[in-house]
Amino acid sequence: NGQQRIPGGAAPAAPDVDVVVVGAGFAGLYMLYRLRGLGLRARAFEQASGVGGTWWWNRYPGARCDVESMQYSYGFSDELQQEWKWSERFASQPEILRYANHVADRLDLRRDISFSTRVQQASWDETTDLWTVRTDKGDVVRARHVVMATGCLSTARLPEIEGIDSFGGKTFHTGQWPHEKVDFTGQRVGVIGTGSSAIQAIPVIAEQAGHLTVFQRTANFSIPSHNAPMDEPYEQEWKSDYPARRAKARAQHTGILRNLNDKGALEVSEEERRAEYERRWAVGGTAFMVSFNDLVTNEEANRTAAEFVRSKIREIVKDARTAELLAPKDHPIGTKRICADTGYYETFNRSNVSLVDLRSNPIARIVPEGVQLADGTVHEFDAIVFATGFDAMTGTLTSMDIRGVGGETLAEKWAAGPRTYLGLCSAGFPNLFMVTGPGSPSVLSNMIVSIEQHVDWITQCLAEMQKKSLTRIEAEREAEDKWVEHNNEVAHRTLYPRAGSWYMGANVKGKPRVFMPYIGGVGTYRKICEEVAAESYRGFRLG
Ligand code: N01
Repeated sequence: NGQQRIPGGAAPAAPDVDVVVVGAGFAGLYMLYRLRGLGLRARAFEQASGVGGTWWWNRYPGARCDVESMQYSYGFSDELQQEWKWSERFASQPEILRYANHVADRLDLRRDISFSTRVQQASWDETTDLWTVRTDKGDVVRARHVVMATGCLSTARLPEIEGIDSFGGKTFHTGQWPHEKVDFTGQRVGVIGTGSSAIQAIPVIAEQAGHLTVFQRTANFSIPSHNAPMDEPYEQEWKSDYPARRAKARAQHTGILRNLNDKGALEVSEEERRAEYERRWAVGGTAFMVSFNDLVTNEEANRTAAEFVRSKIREIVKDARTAELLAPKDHPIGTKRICADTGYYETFNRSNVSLVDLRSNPIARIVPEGVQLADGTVHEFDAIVFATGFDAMTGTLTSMDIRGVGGETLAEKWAAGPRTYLGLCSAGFPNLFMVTGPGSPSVLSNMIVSIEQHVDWITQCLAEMQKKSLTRIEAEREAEDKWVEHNNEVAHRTLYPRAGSWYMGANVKGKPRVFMPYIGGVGTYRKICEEVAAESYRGFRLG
């Protein structure tokens, strides 16, 4: 492989490698493994000094997954899933990172990865059907294909607050947490943001800090995770039935096997509804959102679930004013990523924790002493934690200099929102694949399930090209336009676009408001991808 025909009879150009993989998180690791299986030469570049992607970066206190451990792991190797032992129902960040390292070692993947190396540019050469990839370490690599395994939440975002650099104490971003232990003992700490990261970090920081002040702009719905040590019989039950359960999970809407109720919330009596919510609340975790089958599509149904959670917040939080501020009222439940927590609302009953409502008194600026609000009040801190999220789904891709046919950059092409065919490829950027790109279920699913599905699809496609000695694959614009339209149409059948969420790009100033992930469901989406491949890659041009 590698050699190719060039129109016009010029000498064939040979790539240095067959595939460059960008990123060594769960997507990059599995991609490398599958490429080896095809006998292809691959090189991965990873910005971090180790594997693990999101789990390498997000080391903030309390970081853990909200998909159960038995499901948040690779399913492609029975050996791997049998030999690994998870210690908790929901795994913590250090344990998931150990798992990623275990996989990298077990499959001997490190020899193909350049760590601490950031890909800065990739440019397509139309005459040779090759990408030239350049890194910040001076590597220049010519590759037939590029796979962007760059993650969906990998560009941490600091808020645009005046004076942000003037603060005299220490600052942290949850998504770029230092490797050495951070000790907040006795300190005055401010946390800005109340998304999933903050909701996990706040209870842990509160236990250390002298005083913790939480700055909340938008209250968020959170469900207790009821995390616990792994239950041995439960683990065994999974391990003895793994292949069948994985297969079932892959067909689910979110790629997660969970107890979906097929009734609508309004089909049952109020009593029954409340009992169901109570039951789900007691089980814990984000499966609360499948208490009924219409919570994200029917406004009235959604309101019953939202009201239930608000009533729980009012029960838990002793101070009525604080409880009211913590009870979300401005978006349907689930339309911003639902959170899972360990003691989040309870934390506000501590005497060393206070909540500041930024809706009534916004942050004016950051000053050397701390945070100054619009009314002039200054909250003084030793440390500020920014739990302010990410330029999600597109930020990492558009910040790289990716130049396709005719030199058009991906950032230019996506100026009005991401345009992809199946979230896998973008017209004008041949031989470039995205793993869990915008336009695929990605962040609305169990990421590892979606990663495996994409990597398997790409592997099959490359094998097909190898077999037929093809050197070029490109999404057709018409197929892409139809997919983008379908993506929007499906999203607008739900309540999701009602929230100013990062799914909509609403958290980044100037970012177009487009619903980015595909909400049609993992099972449905998988079938579409399989059909496309079976129909000789319908919507792609191969040559
Ligand atoms: O980020 P976010 P995150 N002034 O964007 C606030 C996944 N994840 O890192 O909503 C004041 O959700 C912002 O306020 P608002 C998961 O998919 C998973 O927490 O824009 N506040 C919001 O409260 C998740 O959704 C897990 O009004 C400002 C917060 O910062 C995704 O990662 C754990 C502000 C940002 O919340 C991102 O979560 C952690 C400003 N200028 C993360 N700018 C699990 O698996 C922003 N904010 C459990």
